[in-house]
Amino acid sequence: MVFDLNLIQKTYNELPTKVDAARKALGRPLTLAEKILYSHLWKGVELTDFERGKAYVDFAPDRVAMQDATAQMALLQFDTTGRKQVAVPSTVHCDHLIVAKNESTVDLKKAVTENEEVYEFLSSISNKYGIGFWKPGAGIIHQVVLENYAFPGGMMIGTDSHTVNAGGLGMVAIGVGGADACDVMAGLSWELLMPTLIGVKLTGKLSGWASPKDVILKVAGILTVKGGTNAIVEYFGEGATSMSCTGKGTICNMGAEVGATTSTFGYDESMSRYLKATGRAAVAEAADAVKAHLTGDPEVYANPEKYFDRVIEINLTELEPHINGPYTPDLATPISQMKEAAAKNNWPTKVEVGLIGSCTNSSYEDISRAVSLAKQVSEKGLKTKAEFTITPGSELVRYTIDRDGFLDTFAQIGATVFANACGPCIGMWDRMGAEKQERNTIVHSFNRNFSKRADGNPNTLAFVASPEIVTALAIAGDLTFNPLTDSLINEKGESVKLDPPSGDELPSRGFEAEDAGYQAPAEDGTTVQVSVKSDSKRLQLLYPFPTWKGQDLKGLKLLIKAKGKCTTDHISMAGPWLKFRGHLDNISNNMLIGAINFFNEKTDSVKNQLTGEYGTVPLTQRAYKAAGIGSLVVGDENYGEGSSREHAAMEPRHLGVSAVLVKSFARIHETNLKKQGMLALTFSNKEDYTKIQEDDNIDIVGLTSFTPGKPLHLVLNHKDGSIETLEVLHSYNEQQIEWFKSGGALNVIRANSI
Ligand code: MIC
Ligand code: SF4
Repeated sequence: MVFDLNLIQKTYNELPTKVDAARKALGRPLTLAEKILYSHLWKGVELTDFERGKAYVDFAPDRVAMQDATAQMALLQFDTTGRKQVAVPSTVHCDHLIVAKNESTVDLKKAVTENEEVYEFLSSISNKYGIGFWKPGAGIIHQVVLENYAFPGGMMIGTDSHTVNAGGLGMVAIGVGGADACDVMAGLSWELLMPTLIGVKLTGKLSGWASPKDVILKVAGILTVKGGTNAIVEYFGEGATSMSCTGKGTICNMGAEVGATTSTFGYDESMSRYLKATGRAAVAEAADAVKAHLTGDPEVYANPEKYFDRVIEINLTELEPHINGPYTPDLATPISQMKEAAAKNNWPTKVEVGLIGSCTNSSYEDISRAVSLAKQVSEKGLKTKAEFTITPGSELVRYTIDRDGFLDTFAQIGATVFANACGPCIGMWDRMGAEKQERNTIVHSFNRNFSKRADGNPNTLAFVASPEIVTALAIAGDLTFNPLTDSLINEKGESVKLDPPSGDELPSRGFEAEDAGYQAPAEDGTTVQVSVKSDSKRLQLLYPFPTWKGQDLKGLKLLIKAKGKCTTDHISMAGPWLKFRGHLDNISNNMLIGAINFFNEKTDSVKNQLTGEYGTVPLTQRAYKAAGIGSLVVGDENYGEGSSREHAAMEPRHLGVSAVLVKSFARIHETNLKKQGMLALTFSNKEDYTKIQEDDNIDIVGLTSFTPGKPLHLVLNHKDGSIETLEVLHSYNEQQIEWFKSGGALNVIRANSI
């Protein structure tokens, strides 16, 4: 089934004129990213050369995708806008709430029972508002989007940071918070800071053990977790065209791990092949007709330094497989240096579990290459040393790899197949023994490896590698095994080497699935009832946040000064908390419980300034709220890194935190805070972080003349009676200041729809 062919055709019909106009207005050849951005300007936006990294621009995305853990909040917000239908094609995907424990069928059944209320809510609200609904078990949002909806040259937003995966099919696809999705579904424009452009030129060709995953693992090492902030990464060159479409998806997917707004590739043969293999020959044909507009101009790629803000070159022929981690996805170690790195850092070298799959790496190609290694276990008389698990990205992939015998081969090495869902990637892994908190090593082909992310154990060291390398390391049971050079001793005591992986880009017999798990919405949803029980523990209707009182904020207490890495996983943990994603008050009980308090180096232990006693972060904040006192959260660099979850912004808002002041923000989180009517501030002088003391009483002044580009000031009233004033910066534009004053963007939409 081809979804929304008319929409795609319409985009392509208008593309040549729009791209020509942009080329003319900018007076130079265009990158692909610019072609897509400029052809998606919101109606009436004047076409000029928007300053990269400075100008806020209104766009008109073609579609919206949401996953169940974020869709609940997005749709609870949408439900309050008074709209009858979504304004652009939108979908919901049930993938985050399924716990991986035993195996696919058992786990899925359990999830369907446990999450019945939430699935029923999402299914009926989708039905009501004209949203396509993908049932639990259908697959992970990004894989399903790549298989069904993504199209070259399109623009989409999604309530998940890995929405960027669709760049593998030549889209500009961007992760956002639910409030942004709500705007677009309500028929409003979507605002984005005009990104800077990073060009990655890929020369040579991948071979042997190297795979697309290694490209992004290397890029992550170069750019680090914040090097891509507010940038679009555009890949080009012979190395790009020689790679599969799904491989490109993997690279774009993990662009989220360098903080990039998104990543993309120009339309090529690999994309056409993928579109055809997934039943979309008509889309490939339509794209072929405008293909010059679906890639960067030749002058740009011939002379990239002139057109991109930064250019990185990677020679794929020389690329070595990498293993990134632990605890951060940018700690990149080429496989030949792992022995040394592990010894130096004292990482446990025994691999306990190898996990492949997830939205990042579960293409047919990935699985077939991994299976070529699994086959060698019996052929070479080996025994797999580590546990091994697979989480297929979609039912289409699962059914096909089952049909082609791959799952049988994996079964022979003792593998467990989990449901087509996020599972261990997001802490929905009921791993036996994890509660003992033993120090141990796992290797996976997912994208993130922050502390506690996979199994909740802070002492699990998770390393990220390609599915091929994960499989090889699981067979060897050893993190320092380098399959390119090392041998293994088999059951007969012989020394054997693994042959390099080989596989098929696409299934020679085609993709197949008996039931892909899609539910189309009702033609007319006006009579569909959506109910939320008032005593529900899982769902809670939203109330409008209070508006700004028109005065400076005085007498705020310091809630926490977070030390070091503070990702959205630290601010609003996932795993067991995912079940409260539709209930703001309940999920607020996880607010910042993973952040390290600078003053005592502990998690979830902060001083309650009203009593002088230490308590949990949520309870301390609830005490301030009850006393009618505002508070401040202070953070380090790249605060809010990682996911798109707006709960990380809504929880502090709901519990009465007034402002968040950090050295720097991750893009999505900063926007989420603004959308919810919070103050998101950065130190003008990063050293001032040291001036914030545990017992400070804080004033934020300058709000009565809150203006774009004009700093605000923070007055620190220290306990010893001394006072310090700091300059703090913000990036609010006029509209965002309006959100702040109105108590949140949703209040503005509501006011306008009455
Ligand atoms: C993730 O990978 O961290 C998630 C879970 O998919 C999140 C979304 C969420 O928190 O619901 C993301 O990346 O945006
Ligand atoms: Fe799911 Fe993990 Fe992908 Fe996020 S990164 S969508 S949790 S599989």
